[in-house]
Amino acid sequence: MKTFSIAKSRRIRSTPYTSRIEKQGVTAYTTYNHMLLPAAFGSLEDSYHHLKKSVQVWDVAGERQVEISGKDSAKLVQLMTCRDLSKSKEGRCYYCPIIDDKGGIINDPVVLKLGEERWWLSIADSDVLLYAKGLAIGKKFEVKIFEPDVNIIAVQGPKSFKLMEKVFGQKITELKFFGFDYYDFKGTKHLIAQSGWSKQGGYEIYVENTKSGQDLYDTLFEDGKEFDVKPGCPNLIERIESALLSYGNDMDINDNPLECGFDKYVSLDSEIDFLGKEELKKIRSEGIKKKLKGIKIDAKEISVTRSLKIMDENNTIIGELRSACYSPHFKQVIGIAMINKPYWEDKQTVKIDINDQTFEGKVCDLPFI
Ligand code: THG
Repeated sequence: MKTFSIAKSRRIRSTPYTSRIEKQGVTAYTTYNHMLLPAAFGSLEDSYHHLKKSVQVWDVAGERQVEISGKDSAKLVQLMTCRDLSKSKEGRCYYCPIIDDKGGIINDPVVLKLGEERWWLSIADSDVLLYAKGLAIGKKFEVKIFEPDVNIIAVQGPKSFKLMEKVFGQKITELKFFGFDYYDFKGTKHLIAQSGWSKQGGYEIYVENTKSGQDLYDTLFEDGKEFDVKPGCPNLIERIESALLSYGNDMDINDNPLECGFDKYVSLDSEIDFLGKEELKKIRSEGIKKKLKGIKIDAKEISVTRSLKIMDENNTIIGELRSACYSPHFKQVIGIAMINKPYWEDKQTVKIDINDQTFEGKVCDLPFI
């Protein structure tokens, strides 16, 4: 395979950890919110096995924060998401679809409630800040919206709990899933949440003090030796097996949260006011016409760089494959697909062309594991 390098510039931003991950052997980048996001450190499959048994440190600075503060901040955040935040608490994270007036998904951030009038939207790869600004201007809201210089380090994997306890002390073991608090590292406070884009457990450190964060990055590797710590990044195989959805890959503005299985984050029967509410109510009463499902294919390799057509036995197009990989767990290709009604039933057989060869497969529920 021919390989290319990425041309760096101010437009595709480096992170405070870029020079470190390059010394550590990053082999592929993607871009995320106009920033470098590592995509591989050698073999994806080796990293997958390592992530499931040890601990990795990830440069996920590309998960940028959109800070919304001021008198109308809660109103604006609620206006953008279909998840009811009226009972939300300071010190908690909330996974929230951001939608437009038609119910189309604009982003799926983790929302952190820093205070009654201060919020961070930890965003996936789309320009949420512009959407928020447009709404605030149009609605004449009293808010301040900007991108603070926050650069997340994720510590993921089953041994992340022991490593973080070693670095931050026993207190951090009391932090609950999707809770956050401030913890001391050599005299600097860091916001840490128990969260992350893997199902192997772990933390995310929202680094505001860059210098301390770089020191912390190095310390995690120094103190992590006994836990076999390695550099890593969001792992395609692990995240597909766990069905952690990737905005822009598995879903985009042409899909709504009901089609993506986000029903529990869609509060249509509450009093709250958000854009797209009436539209989503209509969609709910008429019923969705496509649905995000899992798919298992009798193939040994795949690389998805655009949607692949999915057909039934009669070659009728019944959906599209959006992400896929070879799964060491299932010993076949698994993927995330948008399947048209009525073909989304479990066990529906499907056909798919991969590199001019036809393979058979079956529709299944998400998550795979
Ligand atoms: N962490 C932070 N910011 C992020 C991501 C992250 N921004 C971009 C992207 N990832 C957003 N997407 C997701 C998708 C899933 C989850 C988090 C962010 C996630 N989901 C859990 C699940 O599906 O089981 C929990 C959801 C819940 O209980 O509310 O964690 O990874 N900072």
